Formats: sequence, structure tokens, C-alpha cells
Amino acid sequence: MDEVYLLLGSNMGDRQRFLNEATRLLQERAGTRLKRSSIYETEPWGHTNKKNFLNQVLLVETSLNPYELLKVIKAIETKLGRIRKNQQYIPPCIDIDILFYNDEVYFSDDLVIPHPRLHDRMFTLVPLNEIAPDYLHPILKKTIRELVNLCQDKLMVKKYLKNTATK
Ligand code: PH2
Ligand code: MG
Ligand code: MG
Repeated sequence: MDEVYLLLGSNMGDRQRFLNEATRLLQERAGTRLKRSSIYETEPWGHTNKKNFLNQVLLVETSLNPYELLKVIKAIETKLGRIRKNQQYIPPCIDIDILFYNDEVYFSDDLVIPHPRLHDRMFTLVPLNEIAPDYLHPILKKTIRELVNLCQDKLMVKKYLKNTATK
């Protein structure tokens, strides 16, 4: 079995529902959820005129390889996007990004692992640090705890809903 860290993000509609639905579908199609961070409300990175995001990191145990996993993720993003299909423009309601796959490195046109910008973004590092502070970034050779301390991102990241059912 392989272990994958995933970032969930939503800033559209019922944001928490999109995170919950994505988690449910990931468990149905990708594997068992081993850990989840709290949900954080985060200031949008890169486009300042948008609504705040909710972000959460999951650790999932999977038997899918990264390319199979990416297919499943795309299908889930599309399925949840379709909830808004009667509106003209369909923006992504949920974004699911692969942060780490074991401690492996992949680099191709459609798949780059570790996620190339995760160390620049507190909206990723803070939830990740909650469930994996000692995980060693396979390229940067620093732990998540160290990356949090080095990160220059000053955008707001605050706990939205405390996770009480950690397992
Ligand atoms: N995702 C982006 C761009 N900006 N900002 C926050 N706070 N959270 C996100 O998940 C996010 C973002 C592109 O995927
Ligand atoms: Mg993203
Ligand atoms: Mg994405």
C-alpha cells in the first residue's frame, strides 16, 4: 500500500460540503483515509479579489499508482463540478492536489510530485504540519515543520472547524 498526502480546496458555494463530498468520494474510489487535518479558512493566494478558501489535508492509503490516482481525482472534481451545471460558467468547486506520494518524485507534463509550490504556501503547509510535521520533503530535504518556519507567505490561515474525530 502507498501513502499519499492530498490538499483539498474550495472557495465556491457550500465550501465545507465540497470538502466533505470529496473526502467521501476519495474513500470510495482511492482508498482509506488515515489522517485528516482540521479545516482552515485561508486568504486566496494569487488572486486577491476572490472569496476565501477552505483548505484541508488528508493522508490516504491507496493501491492506485499516481497516474491512476490523478484520473480518479479528475473524475471526482468533474463530478462535484457538475452540481453547478445549470449555471452558465462552471468554475471548479473543488480542487484536489497531490502533495506527496510516499517519498517519491514524479515529473511529467500532467503530474509533478511533490507539488512544486507547496513550500511557498501557508494554506498548504499549516494543515500539512498538523498531521505530518516530521515528513521529510524528498527534494528540499527539510521537514514540514522546517518549511513552515522558512515560509515567507503572510496570507491569513486560521482554523475554521476543529477536527474532533482524528484517527
Ligand atoms: N488554490 C489555488 C490558488 N490559490 N489560495 C488558497 N488560499 N487556497 C487554495 O487552495 C488555492 C489558493 C489554485 O489551486
Ligand atoms: Mg490547487
Ligand atoms: Mg489542482
